[in-house]
Amino acid sequence: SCFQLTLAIIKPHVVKNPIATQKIRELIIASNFKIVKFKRKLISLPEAEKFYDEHKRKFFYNRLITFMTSGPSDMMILTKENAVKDWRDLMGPTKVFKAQFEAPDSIRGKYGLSDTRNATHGSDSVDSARREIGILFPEFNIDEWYLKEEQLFRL
Ligand code: YYY
Ligand code: MG
Repeated sequence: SCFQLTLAIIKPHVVKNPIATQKIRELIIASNFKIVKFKRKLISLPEAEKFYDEHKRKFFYNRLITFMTSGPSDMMILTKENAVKDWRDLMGPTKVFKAQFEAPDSIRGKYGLSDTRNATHGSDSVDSARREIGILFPEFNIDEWYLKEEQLFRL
């Protein structure tokens, strides 16, 4: 077995709602994730642009960047076995309609308000997680974590 790191964000409209934020954090713990790093922070415009670079030509890019920089987000580096896929499964589908009808118990099914305000972010691969953690937790040394700490989580 191998523990993975993934980057999770609780988006600004949820952070404004302490009860919803707490419920998501409880779900994270109940689902056997460990929170390796946590911070509540307003994502800067340059960080948001770098983070969402792959979407810069999409119709929703401007509203996405505006929303993600509109208030503080909770950012977490999570770990567990298969953290990347397990966190995406817990979040549910990207689009609010699909989330509410096909996965009403998922995080996005419960707390998503629109395709943009879809409650949470999760990395889509181990490589994406590495890139995204580099942007939002530049002080965190991923290679060192895999070398020195990954084994501790396996116990
Ligand atoms: O990885 P995931 O967040 O599930 O979806 P992406 O296709 O990578 O889109 C990133 C982000 O963009 C999404 O979480 C909200 C926003 N977005 C949007 O505002 N409108 C869409 N139609 C699709 C995505
Ligand atoms: Mg994505």
